[in-house]
Amino acid sequence: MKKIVFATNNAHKIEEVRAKLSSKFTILSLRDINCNDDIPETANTFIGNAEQKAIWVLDKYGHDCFADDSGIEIEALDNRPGVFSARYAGEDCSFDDNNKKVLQELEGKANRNAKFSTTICLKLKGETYFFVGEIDGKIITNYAGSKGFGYDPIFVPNGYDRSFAQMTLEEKNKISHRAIAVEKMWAFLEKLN
Ligand code: ITT
Repeated sequence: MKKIVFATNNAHKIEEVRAKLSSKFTILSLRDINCNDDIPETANTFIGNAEQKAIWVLDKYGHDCFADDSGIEIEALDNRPGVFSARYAGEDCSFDDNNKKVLQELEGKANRNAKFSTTICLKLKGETYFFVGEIDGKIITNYAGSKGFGYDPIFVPNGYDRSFAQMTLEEKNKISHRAIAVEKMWAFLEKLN
């Protein structure tokens, strides 16, 4: 099996992506390559941040790798928090702080439409590739469930009556934004010799 580094410090993401097996690649974490860096994310697009993280690992550690930048865009909030999803409630805030802030901002609003989005940047043999995954849904009015991470407890995908945080890893991994982007990447890599 070939090895590829997933440039993320988010253990939940590693777990999700490792569960979507590829027949060709095993995934190394940053810890596996002795990288403890707090990789900067200063771009203002998902594409820009995903590439920034991937370039960091390629340049500093010389590994082919991929990185994802993800977030939630909420219609009634002019698509915020978007690229600021990780620190929406301020530097060093918790997932809970972010969820509380969103629920407060949506209080009394009828439009609860939201979209999770992931952009993966893959750096392989000197080339750069991007893969995008999205899923539409609604922000509910109270937390539901305790699995997953981030905004999972307040997001219900369209066509479902349970939040991402009420789904098993397996269930979320069939439909999520990240799962869609990862499937596209694995399908692309399958076709390479
Ligand atoms: P890395 O940059 O190290 O990969 P991160 O957690 O900072 O980890 P992102 O910048 O891509 O990752 O994600 C921004 C935030 O968006 C993340 O902290 C969560 O709050 C939220 N998010 C992303 N994917 C999510 C998912 O599948 N479920 C719930 N929230 C998610």
